[in-house]
Amino acid sequence: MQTKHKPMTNVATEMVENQNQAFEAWVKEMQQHIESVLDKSLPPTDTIPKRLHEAMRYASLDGGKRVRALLAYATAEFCGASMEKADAAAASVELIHAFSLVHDDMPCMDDDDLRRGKPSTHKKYGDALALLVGDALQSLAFQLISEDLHIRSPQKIKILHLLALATGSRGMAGGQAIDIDSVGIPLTKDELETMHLHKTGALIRAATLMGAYSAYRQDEDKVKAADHFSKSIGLAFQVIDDILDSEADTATLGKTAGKDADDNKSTYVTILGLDEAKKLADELYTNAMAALSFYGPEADLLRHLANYITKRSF
Ligand code: GRG
Repeated sequence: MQTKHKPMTNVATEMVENQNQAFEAWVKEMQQHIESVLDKSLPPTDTIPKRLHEAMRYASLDGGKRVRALLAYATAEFCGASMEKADAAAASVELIHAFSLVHDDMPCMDDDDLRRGKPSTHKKYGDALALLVGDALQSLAFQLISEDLHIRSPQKIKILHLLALATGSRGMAGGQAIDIDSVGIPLTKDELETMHLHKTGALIRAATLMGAYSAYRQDEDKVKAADHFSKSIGLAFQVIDDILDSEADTATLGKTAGKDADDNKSTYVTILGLDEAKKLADELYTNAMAALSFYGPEADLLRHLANYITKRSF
């Protein structure tokens, strides 16, 4: 029998597919947008000191998924802020992230020759300049926020505070210190969680909250929901990173695969095994989605991002 109307299940599938396509288009657009914001924010290569500026651009342009910027923009949308209001937050978290990758790859840290599919910054420019690249990217991040003309002063101070806390010893740098101290020492699941909440989670949380504080004023319930969302999704990001590190190849990842386990470091896969690590990622995804359960379409970008982060293959 021929039906005049499409079956409901097909209509529902099409709706989901349309939404997914719209989200993919948004990701592409935002990735191009943040690239151009960063391009304009970084000093040009013909400005002295030329080689430092060239290396800063090498480390932060043309690469990366831009997950932290996407989180800032999606949370800005959730909280009713326009894209341009969130530009400073998005660019500054990407600069801090790029700085951390430059320092992380250096021989005195993780010692990795490959980043984003190309030689790490210290391999191309030498250790001394790479050190300065990280320092200068970090300063530029705070400079961008302080100079921004779209964010009101109270929110600006809050954003600067969030970024400073997430970057320093009680955030990313602290997480890296725990990581260095735990090489060769098997960590418990709780200890691993503490390390990653600092090392990776703090900046992801800051990116999300900075997007919220880019808005003209804040709805405290939405800020709390975004905060709960970011804690789960930040940890999920790291669990997936460990899973990919054990399953994917170097060409796909654009960085050396299997390095953490080879370096005798605890990962979610070495501690829990692959299947339990995947279950944990699913659980964290569910928790992140639950944090948004009171909200409608205004939270859809965050929902899609949670899916993008936990289902990624690179
Ligand atoms: C020295 C003060 C000071 C700070 C540096 C090196 C360091 C402290 C922290 C390291 C933080 C770090 C490198 C965490 C790893 C996080 C991680 C999973 C990175 C990969 O992130 P993706 O997948 O990379 O988002 P792309 O390339 O897509 O941006």
